[in-house]
Amino acid sequence: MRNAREYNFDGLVGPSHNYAGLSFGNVASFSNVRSASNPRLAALQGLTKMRDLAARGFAQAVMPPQARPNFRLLRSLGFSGTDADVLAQAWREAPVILSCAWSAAPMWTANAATVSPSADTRDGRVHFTAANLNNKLHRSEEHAQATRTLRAIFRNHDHFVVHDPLPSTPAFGDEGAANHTRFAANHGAAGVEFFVYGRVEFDPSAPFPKKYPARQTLEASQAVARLHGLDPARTVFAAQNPDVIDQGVFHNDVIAVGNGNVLFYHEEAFADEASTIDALRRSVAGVGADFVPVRVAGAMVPVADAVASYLFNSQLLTKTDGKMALLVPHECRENAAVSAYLAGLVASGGPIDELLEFDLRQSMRNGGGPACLRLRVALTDDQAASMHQGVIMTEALYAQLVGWVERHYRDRVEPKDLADPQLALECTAALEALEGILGLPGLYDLS
Ligand code: SUG
Repeated sequence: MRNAREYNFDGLVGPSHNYAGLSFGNVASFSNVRSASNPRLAALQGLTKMRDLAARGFAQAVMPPQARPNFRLLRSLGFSGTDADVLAQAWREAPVILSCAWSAAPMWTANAATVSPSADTRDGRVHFTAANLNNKLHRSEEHAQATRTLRAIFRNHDHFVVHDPLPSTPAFGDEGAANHTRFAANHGAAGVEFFVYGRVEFDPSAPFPKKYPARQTLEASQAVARLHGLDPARTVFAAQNPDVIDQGVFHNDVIAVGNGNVLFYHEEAFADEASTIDALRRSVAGVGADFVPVRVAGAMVPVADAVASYLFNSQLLTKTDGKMALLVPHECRENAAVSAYLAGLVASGGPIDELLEFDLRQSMRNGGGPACLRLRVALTDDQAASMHQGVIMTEALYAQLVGWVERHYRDRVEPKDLADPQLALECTAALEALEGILGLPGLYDLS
């Protein structure tokens, strides 16, 4: 067992954060469509979470935003002329496509990739596969910059492999770590990787949701496990309950979160709860850990409350005393059922004995809670020392990034602003400056 820590790579909210209602099946995204956003506040809320976790001694890093608007997408769809012409034409003829080109969705880095730590992989390297996110137009091109960013941060081939995304076709719908977690005695020990899928492409008899799309397929999860060289005896695949997808659980991380030997989940999360828990218990015993399911009954917290409050889209963090803290959004306190449940949870004498609460409302209004905002990367000390150091959160980086946000971000973006060529220029200037702050020249193709 090697000394390892889990780094949370939080997405830095981009300067074009906006509410476009692009994610059918994501209740918050649909409810807040076309309302005004506050990119500056959104970025500062995210940075506060990063800074506070770093200050508490958790390993914290930042994942840069992506370049917006995506002119390549707009031009590939026939909008032409100068950049200003492209924006004006798209605004006139296809405002939804225009919002897709401006989407700030890469802030939810849980969807950037699936990550397997070296303790789980055949070649002893950390494996990443950028998610193709092919279910939604506005997310379907994120993988290009995500791959480029991961390769810039994790450059050392002795330690890291960043795979290309899976083929971008419905059979391989892949939403990254939002449907993946791992269990292990500690972050450096051999673990069990757990993949949850919503649909099986090549088995028409498998259950699927009727109302909302299932974004992750079994075939995609299996392909990622193969690419990463995972041991089949330490890999568990489970079907998500299609009925909860139809209630707004568009990713499994809206209804379950795992950490260490603990799975915190809602009783309705999986299509077959008993066999899923049994498979995990056996597999986790195989790596020498005692699996601890923390099951939340629907009588305590109905699925609708879980979706509204994002109770399960929380971060479960192991503290130095071995106990765990649950990091939840403010919305959990505002929901009576959830708030009562949480008070009982931390007093129960179980593995979770502390609540951390953050205001992430700007992100929550688009259906992105604390867990969506971070990509977990467990790294040994050697691996951590060999990744790019400029993204590690420190007080100094925090101060620089706050200054940068205050200089470059607007405090209000409404739908009509997406036609404004000046906003595009501001976004480019912001990213040019960010390359310097993070020490990653050439991170973006800003030509
Ligand atoms: O893919 N929302 C994102 C939220 C992603 C949350 N991530 C996790 N659960 N890990 C999505 O649905 C909304 C964009 C808009 O409507 O403007 C959006 O893309």
